[in-house]
Amino acid sequence: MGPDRSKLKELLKKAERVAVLTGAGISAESGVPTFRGADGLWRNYKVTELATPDAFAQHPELVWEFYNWRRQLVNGLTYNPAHKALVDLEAKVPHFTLITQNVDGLHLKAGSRNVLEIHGNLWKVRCTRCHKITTDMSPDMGTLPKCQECGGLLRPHVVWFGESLDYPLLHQAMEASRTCQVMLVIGTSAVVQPAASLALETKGAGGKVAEINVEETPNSRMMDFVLLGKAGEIVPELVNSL
Ligand code: BJW
Ligand code: ZN
Repeated sequence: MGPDRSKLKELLKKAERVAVLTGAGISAESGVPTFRGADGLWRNYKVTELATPDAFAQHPELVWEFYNWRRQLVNGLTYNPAHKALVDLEAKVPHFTLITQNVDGLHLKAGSRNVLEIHGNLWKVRCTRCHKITTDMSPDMGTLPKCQECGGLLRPHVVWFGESLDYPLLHQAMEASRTCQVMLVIGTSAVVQPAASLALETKGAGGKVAEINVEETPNSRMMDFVLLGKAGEIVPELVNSL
């Protein structure tokens, strides 16, 4: 444990308000592939070629195949010690907000309560015609699933590139980022906006920011603490000592 880590622990111990931002890296040790990892994502497509309204408009069956693959994959997986440690951290901090970019639902499965899923959830679908949102846990939705109410084409209830985030959720995420004394940024490459800017909100308001990642990111330079290593090891170590 370096001097850096003990200083961060002290800050966390005293903090009344803590925000955490997570990305795909926190689920990597559960077996969920990251988006920008070395192996590519799915059949050599880039995420920017599949997670867009354009891709869905032109090839809805391809996009659904991709999401069915994700559903089947995540269905057999569960949370890891990093997710679990954040549940423990929530119990220790008076005001705790967990902002996640992940759609895998693993934070909720682990038992975190105040979770903002700002990019949506893999297990929810939305009708493109009547806009009704429903939860559907089937691992395979078929190629072109239809709405039970109106027969319209269903889409995953996730946020694609070029789409706006749900405004009330983003507002809560910004508020939590601005008012926290400490923000932990765990397992995100910090390239996708507006999530990547939330740590800036914290810094701008005088809070401290700490990054936990296996490698440095474009945000590392602005961090007060950079903890290099696996989330599944660092997060429990940090939280258990509080
Ligand atoms: C570990 C680890 C271990 C691994 N332990 N760590 C300004 C400039 C240019 C463009 C834009 C801009 N503002 C907005 C845009 C457009 C766009 C954007 O940001 N593009 C960038 C690529 C440049 N943003 C949007 O379109 C957003 N909407 C928006 O801004 O609306 C207003 C607007 C619209 C149009 C124009 C301008 C404004 C919406 C973004 C939606 C992102 N959606 C996705 C898909 C969600 C559904 C799904 O999952 O299928 O969200 S894309 C994908 O990336 C997914 C993720 O949540 C997101 C972030 O990825 P994440 O989590 O960081 O994963 P990775 O794989 O990138 O990184 C993993 C990290 O973990 C790595 O760092 C590893 O090192 C680390 N790691 N193992 C610790 N064990
Ligand atoms: Zn409908």
